[in-house]
This record gives sequence, C-alpha cells and structure tokens, in this order.
Amino acid sequence: MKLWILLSVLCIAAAQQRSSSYSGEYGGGGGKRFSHSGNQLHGPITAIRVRANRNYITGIQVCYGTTWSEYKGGSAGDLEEIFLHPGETITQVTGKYTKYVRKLMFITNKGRQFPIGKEYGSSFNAAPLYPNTVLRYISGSSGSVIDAISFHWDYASSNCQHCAK
Ligand code: MMA
Repeated sequence: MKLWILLSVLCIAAAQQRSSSYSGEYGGGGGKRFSHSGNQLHGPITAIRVRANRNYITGIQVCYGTTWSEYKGGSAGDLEEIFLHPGETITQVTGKYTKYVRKLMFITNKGRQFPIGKEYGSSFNAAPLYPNTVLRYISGSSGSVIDAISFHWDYASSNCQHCAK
C-alpha cells in the first residue's frame, strides 16, 4: 500500500508539465547585475523602452502591468518606446552582441517585430523551450550601456491590466 502511494505520487510529479526556461546570457561580464524577477509580479510585460546610440543598446526599462521597472543603463542615444496591444506577448527575441549588447529585436505573438540597434557582433536567437510560453521578465548587467541580457520565459501572466503611460 505504501509503495503504491509512493509510485502514484512519483507518477503525478513526473507528469507535471514544465514551463519555465531561459535564454542567455548574451553580452560581456562588465556592469552591475539586475533582475526583473520580482517585477513580473506586477503583471505581464505591456511596454518596453530601449535606448540605443550608434554602437550599443545603452539602456532598457520594462513595464509590467502598469508598473515601470527601474531604468537600467546610461543616457547616450535615443529612447524608443514599444507598447504591446492587449493580449500581445513577446514570444522571441533576436539580436547581436559582443562584450556589450548591440541589437535587440522583440517579436510578438501577433507577428509584430521591433528592431533597435546595430548590425554588429554575434547573433542570438532567444525563444522559449516550452510551447505556449512567453517572455515574463529580463535580467542582465548594465553600466553606461547594457553589458548583457537574458530572457526568462513562462506561461503568460494572468494579471492582465494594460500599461498606463
Ligand atoms: C561602466 C561600468 C562598466 C561597464 C560599462 C558599460 C563605463 O563603465 O559599469 O563595468 O562595463 O559602464 O556598461
């Protein structure tokens, strides 16, 4: 009887579907580490600000639900802002990197693509390991530019408020 219970519990545990995965890290070892793992509790990613100059991705800020993360990076270059539509999620990110992040292209489940940065360095193609999972949060390192970035994937957050400006 005890063995039977143990086997049942093991079977159920094995059948549990995994859903979280991450891609990265892309970039170099400089800068100070940051992680938005706590920010995801505010809701799904609803908007992203990316700053770039002629060489680098110099800064990033992500809106979770209606709450913007801290801005990470420096002040060089121009800031671009992407607003996702309600229900729209990021399902892939491609880009370029050297010791620093050079280019990011966010791709959504609605087929929209938002490229920013320079065609220079090695390519990366970040996508979730498990079906129907999306970008939940980012982490990385920053100083005066974005030195490195990682992408963390899981099922879409059910908290579905849209980001206020
Ligand atoms: C700072 C410092 C470095 C980092 C660069 C680029 C200028 O130096 O934080 O560690 O690599 O910025 O972000």
